[in-house]
Amino acid sequence: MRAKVSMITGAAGEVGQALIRALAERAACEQSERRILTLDLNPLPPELAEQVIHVQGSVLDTGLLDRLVSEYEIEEIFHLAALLSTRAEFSPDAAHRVNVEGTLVLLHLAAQQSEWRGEPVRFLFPSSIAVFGLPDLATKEQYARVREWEWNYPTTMYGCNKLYCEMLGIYFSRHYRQLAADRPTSLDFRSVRFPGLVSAFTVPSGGTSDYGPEMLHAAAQGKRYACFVREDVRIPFMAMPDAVKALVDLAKAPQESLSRPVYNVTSFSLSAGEFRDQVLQYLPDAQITFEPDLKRQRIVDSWPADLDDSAARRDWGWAPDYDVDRAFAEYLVPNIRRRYHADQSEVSAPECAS
Ligand code: AKB
Repeated sequence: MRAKVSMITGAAGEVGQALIRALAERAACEQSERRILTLDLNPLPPELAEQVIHVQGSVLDTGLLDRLVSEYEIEEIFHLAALLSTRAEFSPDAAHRVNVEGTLVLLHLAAQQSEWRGEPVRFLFPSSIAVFGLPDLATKEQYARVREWEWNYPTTMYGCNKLYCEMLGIYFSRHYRQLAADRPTSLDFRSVRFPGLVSAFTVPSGGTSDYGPEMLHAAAQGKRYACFVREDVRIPFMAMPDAVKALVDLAKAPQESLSRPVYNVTSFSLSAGEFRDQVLQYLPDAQITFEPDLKRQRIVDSWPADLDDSAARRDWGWAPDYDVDRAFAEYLVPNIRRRYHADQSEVSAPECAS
C-alpha cells in the first residue's frame, strides 16, 4: 500500500520551512499517519529534513512526479514553488515555466490522483497581492482596501502568473473534462492571496515586498540598510506564523462553508516609513535610509495599500494572531534577536488546538 502524504512543493523556501513545522505539529496533534512529502530544488535544513520525506528535484520533472505518484498516495498539495516578483521580471520566461507550467503539471497530478482515489485532492495555492494592479497613486489611495475581484490587472510577470494559475485551479476543480460522459472526481482548489510576508527565521529573496523583512534583519545584525522604495509607499504585511495558519485553516475548512475559491488574507498595513519606525522602536541604533529604485517602486505602487479579507473572516473564521504590535513585540523582534545572537531557541512553543 502506498503511504498517504501531504505534499509541499517549494518546501525549502520561506513559507515552506514554516509550513513543514506546522504540518508536523498538526500530524502529531492529530496522531495522523499521513507523512509529509517535500519537493524542492534545494536541500532542507537538517532539522526539517528529518521530519519529512524530502525529494530534491523540480516541479517540471514529470518523470520524477510519476515516480512519486507511484510510491505515495497524495491527499493534499501545498504548491508553494514559485519565482517571486522581482526575480520574475529579470527572467520572465523562466518564471512562466516555473510559475505556470509547474502549476499546470501539479494540477494534472492532483486531478489524476482525485480520479484514482474517487475523492478530491485538496490543492492549496498561495497567490499574492501581485495579482492586483492599481493604475496610479490616486487610485491606490481611493481604493485602499481592495476586494478579491477588484483591480485584477497585474503589472508583473509574477502577478500575471499567479492570477492565471488561480483561474487554472478553478478550471481544474469545476470544469476539467466537462464534456466527458462521466465526469471524474475533481480536485478541491483553494487559494489565499498573501500580502508581504515577514519571517523571523528566514530572509526572502527575489520579491518586491522584501524591503520590510530586509530592513528588520539588517538592523538586527547591526548592518546599514538602504530601502529600495519611498518612505510613504504602503502595502499590507503579515507575520509568517499567520501565513501558515491561513494555509492550514483554509485546508481544513469544510467545503460547504467556502463561498469562493480564492480569498484575500491580511494582517496589518504599513508604509515603508512606518515599518522603519517599528524597527527603530526595538532596535534604536538601526541605520535605515530610503533610496528608491524607480522600477521596483513602480511595482509596489501598483499593489494595494490594504486588502479586504472579510470573505475569509466570514467563511472560514480567518483572523490573524499577530497584529502589528504583537508581530514585532512577540514574534519578530525576540526571535530575530535570538537568531543573530547565538541562542537559537524559538519563542512561543506551539500548542495543539483543542
Ligand atoms: C513578492 O514580493 O514578490 C512576494 C509577494 C508580494 O507575493 N513577496
